[in-house]
Amino acid sequence: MLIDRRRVLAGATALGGAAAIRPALASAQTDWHALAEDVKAQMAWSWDRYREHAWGKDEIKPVSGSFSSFPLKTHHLGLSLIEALDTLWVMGLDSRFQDGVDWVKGNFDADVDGEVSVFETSIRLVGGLLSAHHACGDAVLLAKARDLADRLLPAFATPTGMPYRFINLKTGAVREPLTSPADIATYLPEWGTLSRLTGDPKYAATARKAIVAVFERRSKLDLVATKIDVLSGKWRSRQATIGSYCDSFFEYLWDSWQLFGDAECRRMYHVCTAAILKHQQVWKDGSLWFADVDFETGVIVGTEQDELASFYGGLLAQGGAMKLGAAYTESWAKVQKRFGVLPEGYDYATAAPTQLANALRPELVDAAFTLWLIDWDQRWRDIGRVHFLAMKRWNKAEYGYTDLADVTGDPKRQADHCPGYWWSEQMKYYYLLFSDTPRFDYNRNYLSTEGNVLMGFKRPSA
Ligand code: DMJ
Repeated sequence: MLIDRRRVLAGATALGGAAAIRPALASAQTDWHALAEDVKAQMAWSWDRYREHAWGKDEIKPVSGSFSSFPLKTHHLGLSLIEALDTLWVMGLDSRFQDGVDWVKGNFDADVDGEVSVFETSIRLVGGLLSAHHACGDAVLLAKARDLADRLLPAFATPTGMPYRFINLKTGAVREPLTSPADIATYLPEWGTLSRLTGDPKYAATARKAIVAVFERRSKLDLVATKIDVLSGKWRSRQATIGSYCDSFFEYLWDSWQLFGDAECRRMYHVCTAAILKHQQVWKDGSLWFADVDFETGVIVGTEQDELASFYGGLLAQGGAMKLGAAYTESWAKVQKRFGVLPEGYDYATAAPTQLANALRPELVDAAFTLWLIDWDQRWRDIGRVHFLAMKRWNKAEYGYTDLADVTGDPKRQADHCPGYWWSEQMKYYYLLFSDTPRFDYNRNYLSTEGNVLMGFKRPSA
């Protein structure tokens, strides 16, 4: 059976179809409410450490109690704080949410003479400000999101409409035309939302032009590669992958249909997905994987899988390929079972990790949450529970949760970095997966590639 999350997400509205009604769930083994409360307690504890040791800084170092900046090299924009806001809100951590909003209103200023990644700044900061605005309706948050997007816009002034990779937030100076489908095409949900909220169509139009420009350059096999020059529009690699460099290009084709009813984006998604399933699908020992292939010949060029690709099971299921999405997620769940925490790279041909670190990643629980929204099957909650409990066991440090340098040892060796996405992604997925919170519409919602909720919050009536 093909199950389409669009029915779950859009109900009987613009996109059509009957709303899937979430059944009451019960588990004999797990007290999901208690687990959700534990997630919330971990979030509050981490926020309080950040509040005390790195307030307004971009990313805390949870082992040393220091901090580092990103996406600017030498200036802090409060990245973790902004990424955390809608997670705090949906958990009902209201005084901490308000504290964060007050910091943004009083301190967040993007007028900085420094260079940022256009992609990272958009998914994390523009998206974070928009989801915080969705949570509380504060107009200042929307104004700051718009100001930031305006500073990124000049990057798209290229002959192809595909953006440069970096831009200076103050001067608008651009750098690096050699970039990737993910860097070019991960804007439309945030920027379309900006257009919808501000009434200015330029954000959606710019983002849409870029995503279409990537699609139009696909090979005769309907595959895209990892590197492209935005000035000439020529490909600079031959490697097609569902992992790093391409992942969110596919995701945002589907999402733009899901969020805005953009039928052309849905068509492009299905063209790309059919090609991936035809040329990259590999079954090994009963597990589904996706090989890297030459984008023009389809010849396999690599069997390594990025951990980043583990989100893809959720996307496949959303797009209607439920069985394959479930199978791919189960493939990764087996690797999780083996190592406790997923390694950054894994070779399905040798069944060995290719990179030993884990950057405190959310992708597997992202897929589990997405699948659960579609069929409410208990096994997706179980994958999330295992993911959360492993993180509590291995990643917790004195000042927060940290990434790992080596997932294969016992104990696993900790590094010293809590990436901004941790605050926006897995903590939110765990909580939504376990809590049944009334603040979230489980039948009609949208979460961005960074986990930012752009549709689906339900404000409690006063
Ligand atoms: C997040 O920043 C986003 O999900 C992005 O699309 C890729 N993955 C990272 C977190 O691992």
